[in-house]
Amino acid sequence: MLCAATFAAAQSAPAAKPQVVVLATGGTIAGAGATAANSASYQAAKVPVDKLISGLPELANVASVRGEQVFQIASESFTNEHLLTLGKRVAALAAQADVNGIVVTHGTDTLEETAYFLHLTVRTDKPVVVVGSMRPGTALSADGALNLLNAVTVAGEASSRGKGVLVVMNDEIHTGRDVTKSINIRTEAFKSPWGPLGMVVEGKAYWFRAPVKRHTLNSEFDITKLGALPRVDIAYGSGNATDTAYKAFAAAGAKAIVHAGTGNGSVANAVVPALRELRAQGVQIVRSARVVGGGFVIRNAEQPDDQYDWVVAHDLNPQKARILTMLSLAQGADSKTLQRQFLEY
Ligand code: DAS
Repeated sequence: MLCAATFAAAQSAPAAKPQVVVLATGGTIAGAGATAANSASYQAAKVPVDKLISGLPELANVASVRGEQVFQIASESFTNEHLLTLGKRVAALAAQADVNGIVVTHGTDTLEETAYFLHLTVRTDKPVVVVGSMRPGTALSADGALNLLNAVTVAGEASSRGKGVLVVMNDEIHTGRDVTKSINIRTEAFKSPWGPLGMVVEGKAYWFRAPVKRHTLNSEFDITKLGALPRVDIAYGSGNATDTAYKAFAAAGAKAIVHAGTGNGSVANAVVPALRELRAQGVQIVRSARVVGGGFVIRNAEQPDDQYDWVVAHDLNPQKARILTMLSLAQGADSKTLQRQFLEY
């Protein structure tokens, strides 16, 4: 039985802060430039996670934060092995009762791929938030500090649970499924074709939408059961197209090729025979498009996918289609299963 004084003290005691772990991988958010005027010319992956955290005392107002340096690389150099190592660490932390949320600091170049990979493979409803920055912390009007504070805020909020892996950039909260880096040198670089899920303003998350596609706890994929990922390559479509790249990728061991087609994932006449031959040899052919932002590739429209046994990536851009295809083929999926997954995830 609490006496009145203890009860009053308990009532007035501040609520325990959420325990958030920051997993650092490098990128511009850990970058450094020569002068404050260097907002686009700098070296990525220089500042260690402990300095990122100690340099932002405001973090202590929103969460109890600790950091781990998983990698220190620019994200254009991420490999499948990096994805597996990071994903397994995220899953292990998410399984710990003393961890309420996880933030991954990451370079912006392949941030969207990592976010989608985690979205599909980490079996947790705890918030996992991926964050980067477009300017190094040494630059005037650097965006990394507020992005990191906002990411930790979202990772610590109960309202973020069950929404899959999130990306926080430029005051916006995006789903890891949809978001893509759309501009190469501006702080509003990250866009979702179907819009952000919400915003973070002065330490609070405001939600306006929630994901409808499968993810995390409702996913068929499980990072803890994943070994090596199969090779899947992307070939970019354009005028004067040839089949050289597709054949070379298959010869190098690709189990699937994602076609970044013009328009509605169109395939040039000069390329169709090679893709049909590769399909006959067991290579999966996935039609994505250069222009999917805000639309989706329609099956049997530009190509007879049923007849050719090809798969359409629906609204996923080529780099996201590669992630889903790798995971699907890692489980031995056939083209029918792969097509279902493109519509469900
Ligand atoms: N090279 C970029 C990367 O690491 C820098 C960045 O924007 O984070 O993705």
